[in-house]
Amino acid sequence: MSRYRLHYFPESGNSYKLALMLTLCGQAFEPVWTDFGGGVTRTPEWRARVNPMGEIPVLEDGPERLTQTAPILLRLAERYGQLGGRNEEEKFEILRWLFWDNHKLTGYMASYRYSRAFTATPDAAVLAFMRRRLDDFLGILNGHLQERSFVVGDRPTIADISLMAYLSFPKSEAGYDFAVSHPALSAWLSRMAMLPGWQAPYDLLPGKRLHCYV
Ligand SMILES: N[C@@H](CCC(=O)N[C@@H](CS)C(=O)NCC(=O)O)C(=O)O
Repeated sequence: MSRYRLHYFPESGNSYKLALMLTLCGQAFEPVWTDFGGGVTRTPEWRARVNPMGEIPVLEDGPERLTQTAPILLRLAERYGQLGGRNEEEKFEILRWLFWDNHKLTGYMASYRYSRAFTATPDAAVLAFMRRRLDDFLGILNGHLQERSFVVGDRPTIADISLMAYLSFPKSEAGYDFAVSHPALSAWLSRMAMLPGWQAPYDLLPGKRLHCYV
């Protein structure tokens, strides 16, 4: 029996962050598919039993139930001595990018992609607003990566794992072709995909998928 159980749904980039981190650290996990599309995470029963914040992913670590990918990534990096910061400066930079990712890149990309690809009648004005914001954020990340191979320091860290997660799904879903629009970011994604043990999101997160409208 595995120490870890990951409550997830396949389209969840946040779940992919944890699944990929565990995999790169050589840790198995039991996948617990969750009917996010069916609204289970909005029910009082699920919130009482699994996560009062109403969010996926949830990582069961033995008797503990952990939520919020950023502190979980930090804990796993510390525990396995992998993909963490080597000194105070790197640790600060990793935190800085994790906060930016949660607030800006993942925050907008997750909502944008979900509305665009997985809802029947997305609001065009809302999509346009989010796309404008994302264009800015993606430009910032692309610019950062023009000068370096990885987001912090000279090797991959959990900042890369967090930032790349939503950018690693099929391009039809978010409607960005990074090889054309953001070449430095695209090259970085390719570098990350060369890490030993790397797997694509839908390979790591199997199971029944949401209907995709695009
Ligand atoms: N900051 C959270 C974000 C988690 C999150 O927003 N998860 C999405 C699914 S990938 C969710 O459950 N959203 C429900 C909602 O926003 O109501 C984390 O890093 O774990």
